[in-house]
Amino acid sequence: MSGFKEGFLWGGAVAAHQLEGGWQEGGKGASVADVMTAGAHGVPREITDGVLPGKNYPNHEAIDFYHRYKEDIQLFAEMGFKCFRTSIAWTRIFPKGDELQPNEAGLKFYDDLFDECLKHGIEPVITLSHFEMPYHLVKEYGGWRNRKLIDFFVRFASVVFERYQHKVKYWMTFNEINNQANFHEDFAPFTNSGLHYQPGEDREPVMFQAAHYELVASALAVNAGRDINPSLRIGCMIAMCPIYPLTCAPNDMMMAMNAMHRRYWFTDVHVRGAYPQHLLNYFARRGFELDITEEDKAALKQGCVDYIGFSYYMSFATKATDDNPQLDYDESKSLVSNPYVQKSDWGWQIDPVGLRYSLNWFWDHYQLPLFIVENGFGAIDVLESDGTVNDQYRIDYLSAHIREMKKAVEEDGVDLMGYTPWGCIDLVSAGTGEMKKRYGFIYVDKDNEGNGTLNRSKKKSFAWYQKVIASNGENL
Ligand code: P53
Repeated sequence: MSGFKEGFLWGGAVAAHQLEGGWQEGGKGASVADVMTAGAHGVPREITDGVLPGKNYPNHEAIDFYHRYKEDIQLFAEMGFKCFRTSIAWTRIFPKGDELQPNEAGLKFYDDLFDECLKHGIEPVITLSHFEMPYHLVKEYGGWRNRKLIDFFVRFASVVFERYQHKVKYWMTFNEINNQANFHEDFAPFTNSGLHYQPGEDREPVMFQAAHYELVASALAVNAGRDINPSLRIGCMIAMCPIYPLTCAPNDMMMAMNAMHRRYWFTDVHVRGAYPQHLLNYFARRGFELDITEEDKAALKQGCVDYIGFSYYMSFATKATDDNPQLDYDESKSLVSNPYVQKSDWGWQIDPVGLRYSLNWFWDHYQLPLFIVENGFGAIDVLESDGTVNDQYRIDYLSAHIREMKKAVEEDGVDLMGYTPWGCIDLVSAGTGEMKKRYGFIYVDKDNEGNGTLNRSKKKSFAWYQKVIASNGENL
């Protein structure tokens, strides 16, 4: 019964493209996020063919962290952050992605940013690829359907490991690599892998091929990082939405098991360095012939991750249906509403117990240290005339999740490294491109259309989270 360990990494999480803005500053190239317009709940973001005039691209300015990061880090320090998770925008370092030499202005920006964090005793935690790969790699190479991307990514990873090895210890390779299990929609294939599907194309094997190249690239990056500096800790990053059976009917349970296989096999490859047999059998049954070489298999074996970073927002539920005798999981069709939990305004099922379950699931399967690198409540906030935001609903959501996380540590014995709630400062939503889907402890004055002063102000949850950190999670 030890509570959270000494040095527990309390902090917050963001991604470069969702807050930096400055999309062409310092020689930065266009990323996949720069060609996505603003959508809304139920209105998908449009992926345009390059940057087109007259469209609203919310990531171009985002919240202008590129120019305001000192003020923002000061506020994180005031909350007592021990760490700050962000990503390095690949396009600041390699604007097109296929250059041989990195862009010094981009490297300098992250030197300054990390120095600023360290000055306040905040440890940077860095994602290498967070939905922001160079758009040039999409246009010229077809994104991750092309094996050449492995080399480009490993070059990028090696350059930043080398440059920041004394400033950054904790790294993750591909953010939410498993989102693309949802390959029938356009968002995840594009943001994960820069994939544009052809009309009528069989999407599923293309997804598996792209994911395979990413997993090889991740493993080679892990290896390169270890060679550069063995004290680096390099993890994977998985979007964890545990999938429950809607009922205890045996076929519902089997459906849930298959769904978990199809969404989480990525973790097996990252952690164990090999494909699970159920997936190899599935490839055979479906007749998928993937480009997986002996060298790839050796690389996967050698590049196993040090820890598992994961996001947790919600749980899913599924059930067997008569038209699906093989109980195959198709994320665009197989999910059902869970009658036992509430939903957010964006339809995300709120389930704190699911976080404890997820921590145990990962720990039972892999026995690697776990790091909750995203969790949070996207909601519409109201700025009062006195500049405050009474976001009690966010405090309720987060405290309920921290309570469950505490049980997983204290009662279940899970090894947990830290907790970084998502969007610790309001930023552009990845899924919808909206500003009004807010997660922050810090309010940013900007609306969906891009109007606002960009001024920062503290929400009620700011002081609450400050107390949580100061008490190492005791004072909720
Ligand atoms: P937004 C889907 C399901 C779970 C997490 O999401 C997801 C997504 C993609 O939208 O993304 C992660 O902004 C992601 C962040 C993202 C955050 O969750 O759609 O790692 O980039 O902002 C929240 O509300």
